[in-house]
Amino acid sequence: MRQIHISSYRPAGFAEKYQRLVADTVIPYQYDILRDAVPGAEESHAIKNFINAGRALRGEDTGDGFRGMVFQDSDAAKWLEAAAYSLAVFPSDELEREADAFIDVIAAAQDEDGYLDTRFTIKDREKRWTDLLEAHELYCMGHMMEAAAAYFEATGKRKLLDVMTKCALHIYRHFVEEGRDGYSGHPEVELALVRMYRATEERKLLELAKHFVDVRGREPYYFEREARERDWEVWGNDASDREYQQSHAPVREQQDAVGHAVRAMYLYSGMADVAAETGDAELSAACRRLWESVTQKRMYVTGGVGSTVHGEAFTVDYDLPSDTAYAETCASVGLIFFAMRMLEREHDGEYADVMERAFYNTVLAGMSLDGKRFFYVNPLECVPGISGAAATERHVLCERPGWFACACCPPNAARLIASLGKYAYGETHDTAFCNMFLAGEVEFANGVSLECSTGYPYGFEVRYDVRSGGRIAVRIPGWSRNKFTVELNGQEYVCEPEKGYVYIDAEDGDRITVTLDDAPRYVYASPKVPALSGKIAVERGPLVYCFEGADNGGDVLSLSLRRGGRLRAEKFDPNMLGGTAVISAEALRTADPGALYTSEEPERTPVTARAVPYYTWANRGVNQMRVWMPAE
Ligand code: FUB
Ligand code: ZN
Repeated sequence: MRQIHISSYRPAGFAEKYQRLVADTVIPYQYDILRDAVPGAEESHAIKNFINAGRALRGEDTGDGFRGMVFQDSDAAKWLEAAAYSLAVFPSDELEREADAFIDVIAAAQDEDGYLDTRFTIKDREKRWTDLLEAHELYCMGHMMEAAAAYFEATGKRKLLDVMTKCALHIYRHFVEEGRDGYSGHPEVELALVRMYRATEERKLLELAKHFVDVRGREPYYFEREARERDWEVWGNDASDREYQQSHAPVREQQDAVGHAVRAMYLYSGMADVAAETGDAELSAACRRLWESVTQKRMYVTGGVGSTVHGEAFTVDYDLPSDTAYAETCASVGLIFFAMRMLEREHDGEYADVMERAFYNTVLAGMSLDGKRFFYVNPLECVPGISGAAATERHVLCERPGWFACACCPPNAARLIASLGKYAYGETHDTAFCNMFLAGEVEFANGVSLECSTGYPYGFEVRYDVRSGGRIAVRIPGWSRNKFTVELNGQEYVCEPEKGYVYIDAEDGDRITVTLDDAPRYVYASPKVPALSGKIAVERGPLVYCFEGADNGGDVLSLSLRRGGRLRAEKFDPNMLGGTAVISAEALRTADPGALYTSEEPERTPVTARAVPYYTWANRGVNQMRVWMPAE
């Protein structure tokens, strides 16, 4: 039986800290960005685009028209979706008023026939639906559908849901009833339509999602024909690069994760949704195959995916360079979406392990500790002077900018953090699943309710006080499989995890205590990854650690770790980097021989190297950073 999302989660601990940061800082900051009220930040114009589209529809002067990326609408949609999740956790009249007012503006920007995309409403109305390869109409509408469903679920208000249902039915008419060819160059609408179907029970929306999944990659090839038939383009992307938008084969036949990483993650998530709703075993098998390709051969240890800047894309198996990594924040958000859907399909802790890997490392690293600066690219090594400067590393920044002209990542991180509860807790009709260890109070729709208390990801004892009993499944992470204990009311509870979960029939008032392995550990990469030969990394719990100049005399490049050397987790320091625990490691420092090459054996001195969680890096100015260290 499919896991569904929990009915309510009230955060505490680490999750509360982050969700409050999103509510108090990130959402207001991003709203100001969207309405161009942050001096010095890249212009967004996203809200003005909606206002101007409304003017265009009323035949008024459209002022400064449309500005920004062709997918600028999606930044605003993701912000609204984050606001919806945040309202569900921390009700706020002010935020709800702002969101309602913005929804009025969005509704006024919808064309009579249901079409909603400000770029084509303000200008080039006749070009609608003629550049599915690049123009992102279905992508933007998909994001607004997700926002609509989330806002309806959070507030019970239907206005945006009705707007986006009308929009989805417009798309249905165009592509299904009127039989127009095509599908989105950037997947997103597929998963959004399933979400809308679940919120509205309108079956046409599921049919449309299935249609887009089914027609993708079929012959005759759509995008080349479309390119021949139109006399305009957005950027001039190569329509014959079939892998870039995952249309090189019908999705059921696709073998490897290829092309643009965010597109891939959203597509696979949509495929998994359609498979779940239709019981399509072939589609489900394709999802599993693609999952294995991503996670067993093409994923960074930080849960980053898409290793090259060229096309923001996957390359080939085991090509995971640290210094030129792309690992877009959005791609890891998408990987979490995909992982969640795989977990819904099959209760296997493997999926939640990846969810945590991507969340605690790449997604959190995508945002500064103060919630005001963001990484788009998430390298595993940063060397000021080379990173950002060398032609091969122009995309690798050593500090987070405040915003981007292409601002897909910041609101994506915000919506993920604000909705973390639905990834952490899931349920079937008879089981409450605790997938991640998020402190807080949870009420499941199946009647179970509990309170989770833990200092995770820095504390490794997780307590569940069961208020209303039932069958509870608690994940035992892969990294703790060899060392964990479970107690029920203080007594050892002897159990073997089944596919990464222990199942406990709990009564009202029971206390379940799970203690996980708190030891820091080394991580070794497959010898098939050439970039990682002879290197090791350090992890503790779900956190990948990195070595920064700030903790290591400014120089990380001359450090190597002693293979098998002792790792020591220092005490949690609430004043360091927003609250963290440093790990110290036995290391050697190699003296600089003063020449580019030398035949003299350089001098080495034993030292203690200090590592901090990867998600905290680059919060202390420009700085060297390494995740994978030479080992000897
Ligand atoms: O194309 C829309 C978004 O912009 C993608 O998902 C990101 O990778 C960025 O290219
Ligand atoms: Zn992005």
